[in-house]
Amino acid sequence: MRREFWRSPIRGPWLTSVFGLVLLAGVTVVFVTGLLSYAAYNPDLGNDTTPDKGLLGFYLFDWPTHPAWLYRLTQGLHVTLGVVLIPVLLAKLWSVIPKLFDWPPVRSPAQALERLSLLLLVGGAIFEFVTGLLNIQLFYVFPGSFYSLHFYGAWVFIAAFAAHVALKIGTMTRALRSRRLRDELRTDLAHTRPEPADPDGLVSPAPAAPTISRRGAVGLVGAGSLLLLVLTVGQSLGGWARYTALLAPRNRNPGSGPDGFQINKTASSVGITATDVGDAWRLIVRGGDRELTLTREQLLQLPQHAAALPIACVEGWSTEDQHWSGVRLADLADLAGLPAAANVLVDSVQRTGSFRSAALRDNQIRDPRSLLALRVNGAELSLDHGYPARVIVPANPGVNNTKWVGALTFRA
Ligand SMILES: Nc1nc2c(c(=O)[nH]1)N[C@H]1C(S)=C(S)[C@@H](COP(=O)(O)O)O[C@H]1N2
Ligand SMILES: [Mo]
Repeated sequence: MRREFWRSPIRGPWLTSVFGLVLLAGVTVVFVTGLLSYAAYNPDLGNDTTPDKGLLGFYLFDWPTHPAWLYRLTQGLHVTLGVVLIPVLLAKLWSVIPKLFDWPPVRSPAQALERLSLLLLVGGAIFEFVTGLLNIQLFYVFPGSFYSLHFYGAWVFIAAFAAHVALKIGTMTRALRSRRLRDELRTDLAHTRPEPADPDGLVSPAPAAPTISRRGAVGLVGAGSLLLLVLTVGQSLGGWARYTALLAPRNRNPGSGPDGFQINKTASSVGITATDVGDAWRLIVRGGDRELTLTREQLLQLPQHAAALPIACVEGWSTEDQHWSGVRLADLADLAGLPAAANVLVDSVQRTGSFRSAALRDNQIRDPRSLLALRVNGAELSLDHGYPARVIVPANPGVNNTKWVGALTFRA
């Protein structure tokens, strides 16, 4: 595994820098949209034990309710771009693999420090991509919460990433200027030559004859990314593209009719029984010193309002706008005697599993499109979409749009 072992004649600073530049732009977007997701998903209300108020949550802000498609966009981008970057990440790692076997492993304290940062960089990248992929593919195999692992991991990774960019940006710019992309894309296999020897030792000291051109390598990686894009993006774009989202585990064809849109967890999968949501179902609304108990008929007699809003899941999939109707959360806050409530804790009748309660902030309560929905697309809510009543709030991550609601506790 010494330097002479790695004989690909296309390995070199230019190729590494091309992949590096794509990752520099792409990873930055994935990181920023990830931070946004954390702000959106984390209502800072203590309904969540992750480090919302800790050091790493320093930037948190009130996630807005405008535009209603905001989370569809940011989270669709986060997940889709993350998937699309996988071939680029693998190619980048391949292009620098001789460095992993540098010999002797440590030559100076400075170099030891750099290698340690590379361990965090490569380890962090692999950790973030693997945990993200496992989560969107619904393999919940995490020791603890995916959410805090992925969040802490992101900060470790991004710190090493920033250090790496700072150290390498000069080398990268020089390498990119050393060959013109146009010329490389015109160079076929027969004319492919190794790059001149570089101080970092990426270029093989004993290059073999080429079996692929640089153009071929870049094209292969690009085609891989494009394929992943086509097989993924439909879960967030919707329309006809939904049928090409073969890598998306949520039903590509959610059926037709008023309830024909994606379901996250079905009622039976989380143990909701017929009695839970039958005639005996009541909504409890608590305020400062009040507690009301409402039947579904009573809710239907309150002023009904409509809103066209999507469901956008943290896992990246989303629905087109659905036409919801029900009671405004703001009206329920009034009923509870807390028209200026700072937040509301929403509990479902679900007894076990995650996501059975959520907290919403004041801006979310007061948006006139925020509903306790009773109907969707002109029909009763289906059991799987949260009958008898569910929360729907514009731009809210799906996970906070609680289904099978049993109680609303408004707090000053
Ligand atoms: N009670 C309860 N509400 C819930 C969930 C849940 O598991 N239990 N899942 C949430 C998640 S993660 C999403 S994405 C949305 C999905 O809503 P849908 O199944 O109607 O599309 O419901 C949310 N509401
Ligand atoms: Mo979700």
